[in-house]
Amino acid sequence: MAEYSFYTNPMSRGQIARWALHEAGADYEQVLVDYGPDQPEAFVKANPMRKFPTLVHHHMSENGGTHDHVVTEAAAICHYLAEMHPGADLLPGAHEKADYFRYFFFAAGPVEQAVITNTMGWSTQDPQKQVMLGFGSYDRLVDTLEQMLTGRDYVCGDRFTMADVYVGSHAIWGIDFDTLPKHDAFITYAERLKKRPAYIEARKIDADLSAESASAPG
Ligand SMILES: N[C@@H](CCC(=O)N[C@@H](CS)C(=O)NCC(=O)O)C(=O)O
Repeated sequence: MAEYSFYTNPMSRGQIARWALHEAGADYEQVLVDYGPDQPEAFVKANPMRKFPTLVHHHMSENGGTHDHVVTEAAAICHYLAEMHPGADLLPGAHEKADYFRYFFFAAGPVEQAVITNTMGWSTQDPQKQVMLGFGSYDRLVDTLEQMLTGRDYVCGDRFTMADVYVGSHAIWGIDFDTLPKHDAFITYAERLKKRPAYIEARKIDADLSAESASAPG
């Protein structure tokens, strides 16, 4: 049995987790899950939210048996894999932790919410309402993200860490799907990350699966 069961759909945020699995060098089996009600029982049991990605870690105990840990949320999956595979050197060092956690959580909360609400066309210019929004306003969020990414190659400076898989996925998607403005800082960062062998490998798997399902009859 592979160490991880990875429930995903190739056209989903599962792409983030697959990239993380490949960066970590993890041994996983994929379980493809469709959008809609017809989903494997084990998936629904593991994640009642029925959201992909969902990762089940078949963790080896000291006595040789295994027990399962379920991890959901793309950001949590990324960091969990970095912790489980320290040899892949994806965790932050002592002086990198502040940037690592700050950017990671900023992307998983404010960036995600701002981009989705903006894409849906939900916004408010009312300052009284903006104080309640974790991202304030889309424009302020974009300016802040741009400032954060200017003058550095990666989240933690000059070294790639797992935070770049998550923050970078937002930059890549933002540029590719026009949900972020085409600022130099976003484009340069996204292009740098797209050259990583683990990204190329993982992306190809999802692109091939998407092409297969698009050409499947029915
Ligand atoms: N907060 C979750 C969101 C995951 C999510 O919304 N995934 C979408 C695809 S991108 C999904 O599973 N949709 C299926 C559904 O809601 O039925 C994460 O960051 O992993």
